Amino acid sequence: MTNLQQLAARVAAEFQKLYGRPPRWIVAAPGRVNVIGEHIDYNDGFVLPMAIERYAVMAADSSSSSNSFSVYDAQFKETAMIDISAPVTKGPPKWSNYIRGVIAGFQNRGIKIPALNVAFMSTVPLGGGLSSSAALEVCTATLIETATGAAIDPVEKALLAQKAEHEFAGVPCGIMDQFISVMGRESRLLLLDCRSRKTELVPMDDPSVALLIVNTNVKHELSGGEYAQRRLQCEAAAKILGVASLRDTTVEMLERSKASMSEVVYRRARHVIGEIERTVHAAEAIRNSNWPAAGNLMYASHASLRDDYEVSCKELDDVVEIAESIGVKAGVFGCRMTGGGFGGCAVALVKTGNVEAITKQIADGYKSKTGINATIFVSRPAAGATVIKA
Ligand code: GAF
Repeated sequence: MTNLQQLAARVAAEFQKLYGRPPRWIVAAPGRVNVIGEHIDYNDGFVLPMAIERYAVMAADSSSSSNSFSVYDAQFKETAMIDISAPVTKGPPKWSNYIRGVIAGFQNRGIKIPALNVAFMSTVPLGGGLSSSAALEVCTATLIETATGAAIDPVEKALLAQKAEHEFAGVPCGIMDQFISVMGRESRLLLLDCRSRKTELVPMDDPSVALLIVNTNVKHELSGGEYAQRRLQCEAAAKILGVASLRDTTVEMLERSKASMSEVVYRRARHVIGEIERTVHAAEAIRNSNWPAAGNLMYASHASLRDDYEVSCKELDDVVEIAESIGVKAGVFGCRMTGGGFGGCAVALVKTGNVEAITKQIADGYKSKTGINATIFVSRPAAGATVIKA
């Protein structure tokens, strides 16, 4: 049984325990790891994420006895009762806002939300920078599509989920996380042009390499204001440069305007311009199975996020340093922080044959530097949102 089938069976069993009958529908949506292209989606550039084998899963059936969308979180043993007789608004518990936002999005499209009983579980680590919130949003959207038969276009669906995050969770995120949770494909990375929203699947199926995800277990919280501040700084840079977004500019243009912006805004823009270029080159390197080149671009991305964009933290830097000290000969091609930053996960491109030894070296090195136990796992690129039982 795959990870996903096992999880689906557990959630179905929780549903059965609660309601005394099997669920009618089971749906899932994955978290993601971004290989490269960080803090680029809201600058209209290129990002290169993949869906991971960690999922939000919902098992559900219609409810004849209530007028609510009731979601039982089987992990934290808490129920959210969402009144669907009127336009849905924000409300308790906090995590239900991701679900509420998606329901509101469907209501705005004129889709009548049925009363549902739902059991829910997620294996996407919370606050780990692996898009647990996008997985929950896209899972909810997939359930509503399945229960109502009102399938919506994948791009529209991802945008609806992003809007939920903006309006109900207060995070002014870009489009990357929701897009990959909807559109991920097995054995493929997704090269997403965040301006045109065009996508290209980049094969990542060479069995000799693997992506190792290292959770620092330092919590990451995007609604803290730093994320929104980075967005504003990028907008300020674009305005000074006279362009619609930093996608439209070059290092030469930036250097010419250096004197007219603050040093911080200059460095933010330098990261974005460099990262867009690195992402395009990394996609090319991966297409050609040029792993050393892809790995070096990951290290360069990390340095830029640490020094120019200032969204890393000591623990992420520690992981990247340990990975770099292991080196290519012992199987590490590259490593970088992934996601919004300020904690969460790093991602390393490694030789499959060395995974066990590298995992141990990173775990031991990280523990001795920080006193914290890292959680380390490999994921292959997974499929996006799936209906498991219809
Ligand atoms: C978070 C956001 F939600 C994404 O949109 C993206 O900006 C990412 O941080 C940084 O690349 O995951």
